[in-house]
Amino acid sequence: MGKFQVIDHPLIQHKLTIIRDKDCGTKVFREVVNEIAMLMAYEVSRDMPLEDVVIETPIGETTQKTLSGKKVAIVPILRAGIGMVDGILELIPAAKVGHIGLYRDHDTLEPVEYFVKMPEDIDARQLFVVDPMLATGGSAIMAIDALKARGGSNIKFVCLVAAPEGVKALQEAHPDIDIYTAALDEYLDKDGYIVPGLGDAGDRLFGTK
Ligand code: U5P
Repeated sequence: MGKFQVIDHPLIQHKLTIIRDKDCGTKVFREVVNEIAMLMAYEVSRDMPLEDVVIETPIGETTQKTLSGKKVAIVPILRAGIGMVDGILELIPAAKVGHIGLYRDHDTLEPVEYFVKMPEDIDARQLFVVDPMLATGGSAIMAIDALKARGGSNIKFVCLVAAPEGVKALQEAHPDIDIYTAALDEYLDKDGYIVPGLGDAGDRLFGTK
Protein backbone atom coordinates (compact mmCIF):
# COMPACT_ATOMS: atom_id res chain seq x y z
CA MET A 1 0.00 0.00 0.00
CA GLY A 2 1.26 3.48 -0.88
CA LYS A 3 1.91 6.08 1.75
CA PHE A 4 -0.86 8.27 3.15
CA GLN A 5 0.51 11.42 4.76
CA VAL A 6 -1.17 14.46 6.29
CA ILE A 7 1.31 17.31 5.95
CA ASP A 8 0.14 19.36 8.92
CA HIS A 9 3.05 21.74 9.41
CA PRO A 10 1.88 24.76 11.47
CA LEU A 11 2.38 27.12 8.50
CA ILE A 12 0.19 24.88 6.37
CA GLN A 13 -2.54 24.59 9.01
CA HIS A 14 -2.54 28.38 9.43
CA LYS A 15 -2.82 29.00 5.68
CA LEU A 16 -5.53 26.36 5.29
CA THR A 17 -7.63 28.15 7.91
CA ILE A 18 -7.33 31.35 5.85
CA ILE A 19 -8.73 29.73 2.70
CA ARG A 20 -11.41 27.73 4.50
CA ASP A 21 -12.99 31.00 5.68
CA LYS A 22 -15.95 31.78 3.43
CA ASP A 23 -15.02 35.47 3.48
CA CYS A 24 -11.61 34.82 1.90
CA GLY A 25 -11.73 36.48 -1.53
CA THR A 26 -10.44 35.16 -4.85
CA LYS A 27 -7.10 37.00 -4.78
CA VAL A 28 -6.04 35.77 -1.37
CA PHE A 29 -7.51 32.32 -1.98
CA ARG A 30 -5.43 31.93 -5.14
CA GLU A 31 -2.24 33.16 -3.49
CA VAL A 32 -2.59 31.01 -0.41
CA VAL A 33 -3.46 27.83 -2.37
CA ASN A 34 -0.15 28.27 -4.20
CA GLU A 35 1.71 28.93 -0.96
CA ILE A 36 0.34 25.73 0.58
CA ALA A 37 1.17 23.76 -2.57
CA MET A 38 4.74 25.08 -2.42
CA LEU A 39 5.15 24.08 1.21
CA MET A 40 3.69 20.64 0.49
CA ALA A 41 6.06 20.15 -2.45
CA TYR A 42 8.95 20.32 0.00
CA GLU A 43 7.65 17.20 1.74
CA VAL A 44 6.27 15.45 -1.35
CA SER A 45 9.71 15.64 -2.98
CA ARG A 46 11.51 14.30 0.09
CA ASP A 47 12.32 10.93 -1.51
CA MET A 48 13.72 12.36 -4.74
CA PRO A 49 16.75 10.30 -5.69
CA LEU A 50 20.23 11.76 -5.27
CA GLU A 51 23.51 10.76 -6.83
CA ASP A 52 27.13 11.45 -6.03
CA VAL A 53 28.96 14.22 -7.79
CA VAL A 54 32.60 15.21 -7.40
CA ILE A 55 33.16 18.95 -7.06
CA GLU A 56 35.92 21.23 -5.90
CA THR A 57 35.29 23.67 -3.10
CA PRO A 58 37.81 26.50 -2.59
CA ILE A 59 39.45 24.17 -0.09
CA GLY A 60 39.62 20.93 -2.05
CA GLU A 61 37.90 18.08 -3.87
CA THR A 62 34.82 16.48 -2.31
CA THR A 63 32.07 14.03 -3.23
CA GLN A 64 28.63 15.52 -2.61
CA LYS A 65 24.98 14.87 -3.52
CA THR A 66 23.00 16.22 -6.42
CA LEU A 67 19.49 15.41 -7.67
CA SER A 68 19.85 12.41 -9.94
CA GLY A 69 17.94 14.11 -12.70
CA LYS A 70 14.80 12.01 -12.37
CA LYS A 71 12.35 14.23 -14.09
CA VAL A 72 9.10 15.51 -12.62
CA ALA A 73 5.79 16.36 -14.23
CA ILE A 74 3.00 18.13 -12.38
CA VAL A 75 -0.43 16.99 -13.58
CA PRO A 76 -3.29 19.27 -12.51
CA ILE A 77 -6.78 17.83 -12.78
CA LEU A 78 -8.82 20.54 -14.51
CA ARG A 79 -9.76 22.92 -13.44
CA ALA A 80 -9.07 23.40 -9.73
CA GLY A 81 -5.74 21.57 -9.91
CA ILE A 82 -4.33 24.47 -11.91
CA GLY A 83 -4.39 26.52 -8.72
CA MET A 84 -1.59 24.42 -7.22
CA VAL A 85 0.80 24.35 -10.18
CA ASP A 86 2.68 27.63 -9.75
CA GLY A 87 3.36 26.92 -6.10
CA ILE A 88 4.99 23.58 -6.88
CA LEU A 89 6.94 25.14 -9.76
CA GLU A 90 8.45 27.60 -7.28
CA LEU A 91 10.24 24.64 -5.73
CA ILE A 92 10.75 22.45 -8.81
CA PRO A 93 11.07 25.02 -11.60
CA ALA A 94 12.19 22.56 -14.27
CA ALA A 95 9.11 20.35 -13.93
CA LYS A 96 6.93 19.81 -16.98
CA VAL A 97 3.16 20.29 -16.66
CA GLY A 98 0.60 17.91 -18.14
CA HIS A 99 -3.10 18.80 -18.05
CA ILE A 100 -5.95 16.36 -17.66
CA GLY A 101 -9.66 17.09 -17.88
CA LEU A 102 -12.29 14.42 -17.56
CA TYR A 103 -15.80 13.75 -16.37
CA ARG A 104 -18.04 10.77 -15.91
CA ASP A 105 -20.77 10.44 -18.52
CA HIS A 106 -24.13 10.56 -16.71
CA ASP A 107 -25.70 7.86 -18.88
CA THR A 108 -22.88 5.37 -19.51
CA LEU A 109 -20.99 6.19 -16.27
CA GLU A 110 -17.82 5.82 -18.38
CA PRO A 111 -15.05 8.38 -17.89
CA VAL A 112 -14.78 10.84 -20.76
CA GLU A 113 -11.42 12.56 -21.31
CA TYR A 114 -12.14 15.97 -22.78
CA PHE A 115 -8.57 17.22 -22.57
CA VAL A 116 -5.32 15.35 -22.05
CA LYS A 117 -1.97 16.88 -22.94
CA MET A 118 1.04 15.21 -21.36
CA PRO A 119 4.79 15.54 -21.77
CA GLU A 120 5.99 12.82 -24.14
CA ASP A 121 8.01 10.81 -21.67
CA ILE A 122 5.55 10.39 -18.77
CA ASP A 123 6.73 6.80 -18.32
CA ALA A 124 10.15 8.17 -17.27
CA ARG A 125 8.81 10.87 -14.96
CA GLN A 126 7.76 11.19 -11.36
CA LEU A 127 4.17 12.42 -11.73
CA PHE A 128 2.54 14.69 -9.13
CA VAL A 129 -1.21 14.60 -9.78
CA VAL A 130 -2.81 17.60 -8.10
CA ASP A 131 -6.39 18.57 -7.20
CA PRO A 132 -7.13 20.68 -4.12
CA MET A 133 -9.96 18.37 -3.02
CA LEU A 134 -10.13 14.58 -2.74
CA ALA A 135 -13.87 14.11 -2.23
CA THR A 136 -15.42 10.90 -3.61
CA GLY A 137 -12.08 10.15 -5.23
CA GLY A 138 -13.75 9.67 -8.62
CA SER A 139 -11.72 12.36 -10.41
CA ALA A 140 -8.39 11.27 -8.96
CA ILE A 141 -9.06 7.61 -9.78
CA MET A 142 -10.01 8.41 -13.38
CA ALA A 143 -7.06 10.75 -13.86
CA ILE A 144 -4.61 8.15 -12.57
CA ASP A 145 -6.28 5.47 -14.73
CA ALA A 146 -5.67 7.73 -17.74
CA LEU A 147 -2.02 8.29 -16.79
CA LYS A 148 -1.36 4.59 -16.24
CA ALA A 149 -2.97 3.83 -19.62
CA ARG A 150 -0.35 6.15 -21.16
CA GLY A 151 2.57 4.49 -19.39
CA GLY A 152 2.77 6.57 -16.21
CA SER A 153 3.82 4.43 -13.25
CA ASN A 154 5.58 6.60 -10.70
CA ILE A 155 2.64 8.62 -9.38
CA LYS A 156 1.89 10.66 -6.26
CA PHE A 157 -1.45 12.36 -5.57
CA VAL A 158 -1.38 15.72 -3.78
CA CYS A 159 -4.44 17.54 -2.43
CA LEU A 160 -5.17 20.18 0.20
CA VAL A 161 -8.27 18.68 1.79
CA ALA A 162 -9.27 15.01 1.71
CA ALA A 163 -12.40 13.18 2.85
CA PRO A 164 -11.95 9.73 4.42
CA GLU A 165 -14.26 8.31 1.73
CA GLY A 166 -12.00 9.60 -1.06
CA VAL A 167 -8.81 8.36 0.57
CA LYS A 168 -10.32 4.88 0.92
CA ALA A 169 -11.61 4.81 -2.67
CA LEU A 170 -8.30 6.01 -4.11
CA GLN A 171 -6.27 3.56 -2.02
CA GLU A 172 -8.51 0.71 -3.17
CA ALA A 173 -8.34 1.68 -6.84
CA HIS A 174 -4.63 2.54 -6.89
CA PRO A 175 -2.86 0.91 -3.92
CA ASP A 176 0.55 1.78 -5.39
CA ILE A 177 -0.01 5.55 -5.19
CA ASP A 178 1.30 7.78 -2.39
CA ILE A 179 -1.35 10.25 -1.18
CA TYR A 180 -0.46 13.58 0.45
CA THR A 181 -2.99 15.99 1.92
CA ALA A 182 -2.79 19.08 4.12
CA ALA A 183 -5.90 18.01 6.06
CA LEU A 184 -8.11 14.98 6.52
CA ASP A 185 -11.64 16.30 7.06
CA GLU A 186 -14.73 14.68 8.54
CA TYR A 187 -17.02 13.35 5.82
CA LEU A 188 -18.76 14.01 2.50
CA ASP A 189 -22.20 15.60 2.47
CA LYS A 190 -25.00 14.28 0.26
CA ASP A 191 -23.89 16.56 -2.60
CA GLY A 192 -20.31 15.29 -2.52
CA TYR A 193 -18.85 18.31 -0.74
CA ILE A 194 -16.20 17.78 1.91
CA VAL A 195 -17.30 18.82 5.43
CA PRO A 196 -16.08 21.25 6.73
CA GLY A 197 -13.94 21.60 3.58
CA LEU A 198 -13.66 24.91 1.79
CA GLY A 199 -16.50 24.74 -0.71
CA ASP A 200 -15.99 24.42 -4.45
CA ALA A 201 -12.26 24.91 -4.97
CA GLY A 202 -12.59 25.74 -8.68
CA ASP A 203 -15.21 28.43 -8.11
CA ARG A 204 -13.23 29.97 -5.25
CA LEU A 205 -9.98 29.99 -7.27
CA PHE A 206 -11.43 31.44 -10.41
CA GLY A 207 -14.18 33.62 -8.96
CA THR A 208 -16.93 31.89 -10.89
CA LYS A 209 -19.54 31.99 -8.17
N1 U5P B 1 -14.65 19.41 -5.14
C1 U5P B 1 -14.59 20.64 -4.54
N2 U5P B 1 -15.04 20.77 -3.24
C2 U5P B 1 -15.52 19.71 -2.51
C3 U5P B 1 -15.58 18.46 -3.15
C4 U5P B 1 -15.14 18.33 -4.46
O1 U5P B 1 -14.16 21.63 -5.14
O2 U5P B 1 -15.88 19.90 -1.32
C5 U5P B 1 -14.17 19.25 -6.52
C6 U5P B 1 -12.80 18.60 -6.58
O3 U5P B 1 -11.79 19.58 -6.66
C7 U5P B 1 -12.85 17.73 -7.81
C8 U5P B 1 -14.33 17.52 -8.06
O4 U5P B 1 -12.25 18.39 -8.89
O5 U5P B 1 -15.03 18.41 -7.21
C9 U5P B 1 -14.82 16.11 -7.81
O6 U5P B 1 -14.18 15.53 -6.70
P1 U5P B 1 -14.29 13.97 -6.49
O7 U5P B 1 -15.63 13.70 -5.88
O8 U5P B 1 -14.13 13.35 -7.84
O9 U5P B 1 -13.15 13.57 -5.56
